[in-house]
This record gives sequence, structure tokens and C-alpha cells, in this order.
Amino acid sequence: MREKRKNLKQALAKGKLIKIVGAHNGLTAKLVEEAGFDGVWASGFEISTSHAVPDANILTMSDFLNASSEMANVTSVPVIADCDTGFGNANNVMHMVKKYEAAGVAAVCIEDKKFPKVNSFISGRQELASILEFSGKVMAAKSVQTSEDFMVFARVEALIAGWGIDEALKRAQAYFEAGADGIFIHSKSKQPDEIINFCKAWKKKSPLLICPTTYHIAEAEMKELGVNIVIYANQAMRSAIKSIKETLDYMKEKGTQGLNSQIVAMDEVFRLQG
Ligand code: SPV
Ligand code: MG
Repeated sequence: MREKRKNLKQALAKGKLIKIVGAHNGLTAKLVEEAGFDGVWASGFEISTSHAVPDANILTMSDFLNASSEMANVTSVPVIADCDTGFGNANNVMHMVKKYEAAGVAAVCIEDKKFPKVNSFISGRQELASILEFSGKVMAAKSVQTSEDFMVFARVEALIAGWGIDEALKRAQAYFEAGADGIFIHSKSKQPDEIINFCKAWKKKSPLLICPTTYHIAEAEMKELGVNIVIYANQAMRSAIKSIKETLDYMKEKGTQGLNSQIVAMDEVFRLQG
């Protein structure tokens, strides 16, 4: 686990674009690694979806921790765990960091919304914590880590909440000064403009993370903008849902006649089981 943390930190220092993909269990994390990505995003949205409950802190920290721990156990690439708002106040954040660090994740990411959060793509209900409160959470998180290479990323939700770019920059600055190892700037805009404007104004002050879901930016442009980590947070799960639905529709109509050639062989499943 030490190596994975070190690798992530060194990759960040080198300035290469680190590509990570969202997963929700051991299997999906392993597929991400095998596809050649640099790491796994233990996505709160995906983990919630895998339990068929909303991404709104319905599951407990232990549920998210179990899933993240499973992903870290079966992969050799770093896992960055999405820890929402830190599951409560600064006390919860300190407990959380101890648990996630012990579970072998390379880094955690906390966001500056109020607990309980709702997914960033739900319109209208995005309440932000105060800058002071969230900076305190970042400091609390950094104060309890025991390994040098463990990282805490701070996610700015000001654009998501519609508070604008100046507020986003103010928050990013405060969290960076509080000790965050990187700033995750999130947007639900269909156009990349606000993300591009933020990145240009941020001027590579800290490692930067983005998560293109509704907007698109070419990877070459990300590098120019100073983006260090791109998180493709939910696309793999969305493709899995589509594929499962198609197979179920097929079986409903035709049974298993002709199906084996369209799905993976049992041997492939045994291989993935190890
Ligand atoms: C997640 O994957 O849980 C995220 C990213 O936080 S998003 O759902 O795009 O907000
Ligand atoms: Mg999330």
C-alpha cells in the first residue's frame, strides 16, 4: 500500500496527466486496472448505485469504506476514495482518515457541501459549508494521517451550487492554504467554459483534479490547463447498466439461444476471480 501512495505522489510531481476511472467493487476496480488506467476512483455515486440507493449519504461510512477497501485489496494501482463531505464534521473526518488510510487507499477526497450531501447533478439542492468549516475539515484530515504519502484532496462545489468562479477560486485558495494536496474543481455545465476559466485563473497553484461528466475537454487541453488528475467517474458503470439491460431483454425474448457469443465466457469470469 505504501508503494501505491508513493507512486501517486510521484506521478503528481512529474506533472503527467493521471487518468483514473470510477468503480464500485473489486471486480470493476480490477477491470479499470486491466484496461491500463492509472488508478481507481472509489465513487460514492457508483457505490450508492450498486446498492440501488441515492447518492445522498444514505449508505454509512462503513459501507463506503468496505467497498473502497475491497477495491484497494484486489488492485495494484492507487485508489482515490470519494468520501463525500467526510461523513459529518471535523471529528468524523479524522475518524474517516484513520480508517481509509489503514484500509490501504492512496488518497481521499472530501467536498465542501453540507452533510448529508446530495449528488452534484441533482438540481437546486446544493448547500455549501462555510469556507471556515471546510478548511477546518481539511486541516483535521491532514493532522491525523500517519504515512507521509497519503493525500487529501479538497473538492470545490461552488460552481455546482451556482456561486460562480470568484467564490470557487476563493474556496480553492483557502483549502490549499489549509493543507489540501490538490483541488478538485467540479462542474455540471454542458460546456467546459467555467472549468477552463477556473483552471486558467488558478494558474497551476496546486495539483488540480477534474471530472468531465456533462462537459468534454480533450486530454491534450487538460494538460495545458494544468489538470493533473482526470476522473472518469461513472461512465463504466453506465455502460454496464446498458449492457445488462440489453442481455436481459435478449433473454426475455429468445432465452439463451445464441447468447454465449455476446457475453464473456465462464473462463473469463474464473480468471477475474483469480
Ligand atoms: C462520484 O463519482 O461519486 C462523484 C463524482 O462524486 S459525481 O458523481 O460526478 O459528482
Ligand atoms: Mg461522489
